[in-house]
Amino acid sequence: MATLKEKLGEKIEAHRPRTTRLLKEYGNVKIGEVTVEQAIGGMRGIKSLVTDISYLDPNEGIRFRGKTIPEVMEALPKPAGKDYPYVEGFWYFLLTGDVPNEKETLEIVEDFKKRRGVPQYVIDVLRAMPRDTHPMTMFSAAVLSMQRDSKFAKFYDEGFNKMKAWCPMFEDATDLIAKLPGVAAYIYRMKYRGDVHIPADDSLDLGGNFAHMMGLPEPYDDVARMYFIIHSDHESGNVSAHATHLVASALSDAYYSLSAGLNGLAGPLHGLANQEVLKWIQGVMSQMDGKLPSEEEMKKFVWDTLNSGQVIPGYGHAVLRKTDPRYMSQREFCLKHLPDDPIFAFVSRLYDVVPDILREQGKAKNPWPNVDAQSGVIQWYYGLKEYDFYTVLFGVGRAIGVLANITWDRALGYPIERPKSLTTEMVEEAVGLKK
Ligand code: HAX
Repeated sequence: MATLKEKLGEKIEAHRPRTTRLLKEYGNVKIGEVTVEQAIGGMRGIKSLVTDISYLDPNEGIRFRGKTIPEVMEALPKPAGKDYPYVEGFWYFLLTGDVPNEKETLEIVEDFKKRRGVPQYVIDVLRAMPRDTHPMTMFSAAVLSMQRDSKFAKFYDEGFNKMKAWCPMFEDATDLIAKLPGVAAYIYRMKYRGDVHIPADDSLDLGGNFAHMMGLPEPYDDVARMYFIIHSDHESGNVSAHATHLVASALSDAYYSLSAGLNGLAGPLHGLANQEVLKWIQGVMSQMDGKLPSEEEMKKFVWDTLNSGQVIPGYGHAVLRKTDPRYMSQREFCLKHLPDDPIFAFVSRLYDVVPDILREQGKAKNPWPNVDAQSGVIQWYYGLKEYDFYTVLFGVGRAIGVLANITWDRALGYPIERPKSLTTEMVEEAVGLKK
């Protein structure tokens, strides 16, 4: 049976001619055009990235390697008695597009166990930071500090070979994914659990061991598996994926690249929105003395936020034009496991009122909830109440998708990224405002 690396090598060999042919024979064919609004307005909708790892349809939502979230959860092997698949098998699936069997999955589980130790110098870096440092800053710094161990950087120093460059990239990516849960759990326990740490349990898979190291009981292991999988990838144009891809395009290794992506994820318009949602709900709860607001009362809180010039966190999306399927899969989880939870009731009431209000306000192109509107509720319910940690969880998941992408970037020899900028005067000339 071929290892994941061998299988990936075969896939890469088969795929390369497709990219080469497109470039050589069809390089001049147009696949889109750029408007002034796109150039000034954050490049929305410009078709300028190619990835096969995931695709985001505005109305249908995300598909990983062609499969919807429910199809992925159904297809991949799961640990005995669990509802959600091994994250390790999902890594295999994202890289190759093939659903691994049980044996292939368990091989990755064992490989990750060998790689998952967090070096002492990373612990030292984390401990040197003031304890009130945001956990995303700590997480990103920890990733960056591990750059000294990059196999890709060593490969480059020892004589770079473009055709083989994906191999050390794959090794770095695998090392990182295996280590990130341990790094995240260390930050969590250091900051919020009295600096008391729980060693890894060698009998457990990535999701199970993460729950164990966090000190959170079952079914948090399944929550972790679900959470990491649904947050992994959202095609290449979102800030964290694009930042990772951009930095990697300079032949920077996976550590430099992922750290950059995580810094983007830490923005309130991107991954930090999950923390903002819980903060917002807690604010309303304290004003209501814990009572669930009526629809009318909730509408007032939402309008107050909008009228003060803030966005409603967890709503809207740059690409999606319907309720995010990642929101729906978490909502289904809540309906099954925590239907009577008071925060879930808040989130559901928001779902009842916010879309109509955003439509009435008339600014947001998408009035529907995104992934972040729902994710904090589940974490809170299972005892993870420190909401400034939520984006770190997102980061562990997002790493899986962006690292699969940059492994393929290297495999297909994607060049350094370098779009062209214009001056305002040039745009004015282009539209006929100036001669
Ligand atoms: N509340 C209030 N106003 C909103 C809004 C919301 N949730 N979403 C969009 N708008 C506003 C925008 O601020 C913008 O206003 P201005 O014209 O005054 O600048 C206008 O509607 C048009 O924006 P858009 O084209 O609909 O949305 P963008 O593509 O520019 O931005 C965002 C997409 C996700 C950043 C935006 O919807 C937003 O700020 N949402 C709240 C924050 C959030 O939930 N972020 C997480 C998104 C999912 C994600 O990446 N997770 O990591």
